[in-house]
Amino acid sequence: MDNTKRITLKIIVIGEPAVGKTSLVKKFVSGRFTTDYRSSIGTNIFTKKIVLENETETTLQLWDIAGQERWISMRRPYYSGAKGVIIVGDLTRSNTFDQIEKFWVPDLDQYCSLIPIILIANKSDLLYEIEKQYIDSLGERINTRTIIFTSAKSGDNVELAFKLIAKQAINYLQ
Ligand code: G3D
Ligand code: MG
Repeated sequence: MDNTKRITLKIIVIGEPAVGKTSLVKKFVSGRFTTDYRSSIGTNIFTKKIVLENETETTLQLWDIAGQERWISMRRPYYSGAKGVIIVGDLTRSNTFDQIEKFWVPDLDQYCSLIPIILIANKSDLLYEIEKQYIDSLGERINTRTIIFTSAKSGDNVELAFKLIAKQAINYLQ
C-alpha cells in the first residue's frame, strides 16, 4: 500500500529587480545557473517535487515575478493562497534590503495573513560590505527567524533555503 501523503504548496518569491529571484528558482528547479534568459511580463510558475523526512511528497509551486516587479494589477492573484514567502535581497546592494522593509513586507501584509517568511541574502559569491548584523536586525523586524546566505551562481545553500521554507509552510499548515 502507498502511504505517501501528497501536498502542493504555493511559495512566492519577492524582492527588488535583479536580486537573483529567477536565478535562485531556476537553480533549485533545474540545478543549473543560466544567464541567457530574459524575463517577460507576468509570472513564471516553476514546480518541483521534494520528499521531506516525514515521507510527505510535496510539490512546490514556486511563483516568480517575471519583470515588472511592482506591477500593481498582478498583486492579488500573485499573493493569493501562498503558504510561504521567500524574500530576496542582494548582498552587493544594501538598498535592496531597505526596500524589503519599506515596500515588500508592507505589500505582503496587505494581501496575506501571517505565513512563514524566509529572508535570503543572495550573491554571497561576490564581494560585499553589508554586515550580518544589519541583516539579522532586519530579520527581527520583519518577523523571520530564518536568514540564509545563498549564491544562485555556486548553488551554495540554495536547496537548503527552499527545503526550509517548505518545512516551515508544512508545519504552519498543521
Ligand atoms: P531577478 O529575477 O531578481 O530580477 P535575476 O534576478 O535572477 O534575473 O538575476 C539578476 C542578475 O544577477 C543576473 O545577471 C544574474 O545572473 C545575477 N545573479 C543572480 N544570482 C546571482 C548570484 O548568486 N551570484 C552572482 N554572481 N550573480 C547572480 P545578468 O548579468 O545576467 O543580468
Ligand atoms: Mg526575475
